[in-house]
Amino acid sequence: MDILDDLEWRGAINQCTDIDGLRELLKNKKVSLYCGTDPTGDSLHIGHLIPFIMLKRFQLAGHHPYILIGGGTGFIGDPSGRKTERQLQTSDQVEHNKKALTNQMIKLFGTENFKIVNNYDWLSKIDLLSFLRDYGKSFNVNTMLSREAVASRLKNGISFTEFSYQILQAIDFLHLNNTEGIQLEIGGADQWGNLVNGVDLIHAKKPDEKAFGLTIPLMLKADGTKFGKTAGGAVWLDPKKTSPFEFYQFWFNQDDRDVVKYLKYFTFLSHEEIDDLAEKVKTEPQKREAQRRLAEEVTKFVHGEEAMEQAEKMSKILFSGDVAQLSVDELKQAFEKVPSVEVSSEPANIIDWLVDTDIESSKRQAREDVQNGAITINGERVTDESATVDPNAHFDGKYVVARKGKRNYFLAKVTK
Ligand code: 383
Repeated sequence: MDILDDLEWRGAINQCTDIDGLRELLKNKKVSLYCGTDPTGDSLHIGHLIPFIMLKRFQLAGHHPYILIGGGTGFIGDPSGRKTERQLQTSDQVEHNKKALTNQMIKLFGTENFKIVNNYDWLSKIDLLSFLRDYGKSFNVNTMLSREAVASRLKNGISFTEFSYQILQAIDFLHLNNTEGIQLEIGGADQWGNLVNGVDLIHAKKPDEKAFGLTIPLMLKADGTKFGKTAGGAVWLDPKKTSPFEFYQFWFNQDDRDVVKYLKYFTFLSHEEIDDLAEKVKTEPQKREAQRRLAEEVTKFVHGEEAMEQAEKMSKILFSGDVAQLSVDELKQAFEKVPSVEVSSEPANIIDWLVDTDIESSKRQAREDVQNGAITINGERVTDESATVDPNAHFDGKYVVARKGKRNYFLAKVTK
């Protein structure tokens, strides 16, 4: 099966400027291709994974991927997919973000058979008159206005700066075609207009050259909410912004209706294995085997095997409720985002303790929950209302973990 068939099977193709031509090209040789990202933040998020995993698939099939970090375009601002004008970034911001993204890319792609380029290197050298003479003539303003990214902004206005962005990205593709022989640009569905401009510019300048643009569909969720967002915001690849455990949980919690689609998109598992998992979603959904494999694979790809295993172990412990098995470090990671309270190190009666920590709203409610066996402290169920909570008993005397019901965890930090 060739790479385009595989991508089609995975549902990863949205639009292509010439799919038959591209198939022909890929049949005959290994191609150089690129995907760009602008340094608008200091970490990628999982929305970025979509095209970069696609790039990785090309790399695994022996093609030559290039990643462009937009040190030049990040200075201008892509209007694609945005309702309002961007705020310009300072050069320090762009520089800082560029470094952080470059490091993340190296982690994902390794150092072999892949290259990172920065469009500041060539865009910053073009002077205004050359820009208008050498490139401006190839762009029709009417066509530029019709591009979704611009058309959707006309009512509320768009600056000339952002309007011109599409020309810069097109120049990149031409430049990379000239200097590196790159013949394919890929991107998310929001990048379609920019990709077409690049292909058109190459054809205008080099009528015999073969160049293609390929986009990947926007990720949608079965319940209609936005993919990649949690209550806490975006899901980042930087472990300091989204811990590997939280990252793992994000994938593990995906809906049965979405999980097969995500296995196809985000993992390198074989078609057979994904088909098997799809079957299991139908026959034994309660086991969440497909979700577990998804979480394992994506966490391993982004954070490595060891971090994945730790995240998995923590998930199992939390699921079983046996939290006393966690180390203090694991505990901190696991409970980073759960409600936390401060408690004194003095041992206290369970009912008073639950009310003091606001885990329970009244003594009456606290007694009821304790009697019903709904409360566990450090993994042990407490059913006796005269029991004592001793904050020094576990986790080096630094934390107490309380659980109410099956899933509601609370972390109490012990103050002296
Ligand atoms: C700049 C110069 C190029 C080629 C591409 C670029 C960046 C591009 C862009 N991309 C997005 C970004 O930077 O803005 N103009 O955040 C996102 N990409 C990828 C993908 C995506 C897009 O990095 O759809 C999601 O991740 O294309 O929104 O010569």
